[in-house]
Amino acid sequence: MRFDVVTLFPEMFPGYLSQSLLNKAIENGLVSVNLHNLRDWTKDKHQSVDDRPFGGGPGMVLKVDTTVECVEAVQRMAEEPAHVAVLTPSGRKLDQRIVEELSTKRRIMLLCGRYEGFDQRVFDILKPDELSIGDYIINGGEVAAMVVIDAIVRLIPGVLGDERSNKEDSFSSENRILEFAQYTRPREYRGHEVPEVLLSGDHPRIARWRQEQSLARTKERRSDLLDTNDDGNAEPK
Ligand code: JBZ
Repeated sequence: MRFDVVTLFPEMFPGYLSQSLLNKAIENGLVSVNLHNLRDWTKDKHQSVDDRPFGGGPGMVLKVDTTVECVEAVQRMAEEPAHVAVLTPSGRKLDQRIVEELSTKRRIMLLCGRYEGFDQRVFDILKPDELSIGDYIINGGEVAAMVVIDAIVRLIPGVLGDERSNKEDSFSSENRILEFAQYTRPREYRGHEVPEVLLSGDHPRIARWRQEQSLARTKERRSDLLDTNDDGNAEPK
């Protein structure tokens, strides 16, 4: 999978990219992340990427010409046309189903906004996928782009050492309940003991306990993930 990230702050990415799982995927040739500074595609001598909004108001708007020409130039950098996505608070909210859909692409270009965002004509011309990572305010698209890359890369075959872990995680689209609680040594700490069942060696009983615990936690904390079945009992959607 090839990622191209268009940003005014490429220096935000290398620390994240050198994180072990991702770095291994890059070293093994499974993933590449190519960074592009939007400022490199400015035409005027002041290298302005943004300008004041027509109609007035606070902040600055990222210019349509710079952005569109940058995206076109980055598209030409590889044979495979990229699926283009803009990180924006008005995008469709990322969930594991969308991550799975994106993981089937061979090349993805992520545009990171700053300030008041992109000129509307960027959207009208490029018709990009528009993605948000959730309903809270962040300062720009870079951290959101890292979230998108992180979530996709884990789904690429060969990236996780242990292929088992994806399907068992919370929020594969096959498993939409929360994980059970985990414990390791010591058996007792400040009076807090590890549940006896986990020390029993009775694996069918342990599996049942974990399943019940997952469901109980999900009911308590994330009932939005559950459906009520015909008997009135909560079960995964
Ligand atoms: C996002 C203008 O740049 C921004 C600002 C906020 C923001 C994004 C980009 S992406 N919020 C989100 O994913 O919610």
